[in-house]
Amino acid sequence: MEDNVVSWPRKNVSRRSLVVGGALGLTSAAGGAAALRAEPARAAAGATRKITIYAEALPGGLFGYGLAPGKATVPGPVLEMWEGDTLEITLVNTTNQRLSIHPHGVDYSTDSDGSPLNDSFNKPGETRTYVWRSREMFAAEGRRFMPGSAGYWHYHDHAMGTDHGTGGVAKGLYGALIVRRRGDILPEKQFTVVFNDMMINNRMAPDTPMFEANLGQRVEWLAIGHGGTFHTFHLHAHRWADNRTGMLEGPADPAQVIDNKDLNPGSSFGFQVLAGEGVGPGAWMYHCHVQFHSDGGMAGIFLVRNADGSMPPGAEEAIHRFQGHVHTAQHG
Ligand SMILES: [Cu+2]
Repeated sequence: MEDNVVSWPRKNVSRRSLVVGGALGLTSAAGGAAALRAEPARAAAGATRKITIYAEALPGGLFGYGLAPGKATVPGPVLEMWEGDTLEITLVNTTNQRLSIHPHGVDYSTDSDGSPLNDSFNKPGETRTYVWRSREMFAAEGRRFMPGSAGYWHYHDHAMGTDHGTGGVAKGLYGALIVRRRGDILPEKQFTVVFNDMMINNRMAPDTPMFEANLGQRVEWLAIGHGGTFHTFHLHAHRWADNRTGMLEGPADPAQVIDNKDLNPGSSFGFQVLAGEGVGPGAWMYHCHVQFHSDGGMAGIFLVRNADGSMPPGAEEAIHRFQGHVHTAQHG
């Protein structure tokens, strides 16, 4: 078994990964540096990180996950793991509702399934621990490899309202989960976009999030679909490769380059772009490309500022236009 584990050359772990890993990897007992201290690639040497998540009721009938009391948000925090690591989550349910946390893409026992089917949920006011494991790819027969856990995944409630967590998901109990492979490039900024029924992050234009970056910053988009409606995610003036990272592996990489992708309930993807690369700064839209969805409020702004952080010409006007236009559309 040990011989089947793929060994990555040490040089694949960039210096930057080592430095930034802890900051991106959330609070952890082990810490980012410790998590990467082990020889890269040995799943058995993966670190276990312990975090506490608080599920809380929010204004407007919403619910959210947060990393500290009173800090719950919609979407919840971006959770990150390095392939091979284990995440041990103590979920504190501060609400009067049954709820849970259920991940996509990683390994877990039925105990940590987060579903009422397996009696895996927090009763009102209850605290419960969920364990998510990840693994690296390993060699299989026929010069093939069994996949590891690396990917842009997500997590959500699976117990509020119904046995599928339909009530919790509708009310904001969801977030992004990233499992990174050793050597992956880390972003400077992260934006989580959740298409949930006819809303983005449970908001509608013009109250949808405005994501901001400076020209040239490496930005990571995390796109997640929820609810009962099919969507397509479109980002103006930027494009990415339709693969695990959004980047091409080389000049001959056959991955299709796209700027629009299906974003259906339960699916997720992510990619990195350099803000404004090749097109310059400005107010760029992101939106669902189902026309009556974008008209209905599933749109927002990706504000790419000048490299020094100042506003580019026309951006203020565009933002006002966006707010006014949507207002007119809603009430006209
Ligand atoms: Cu849509």
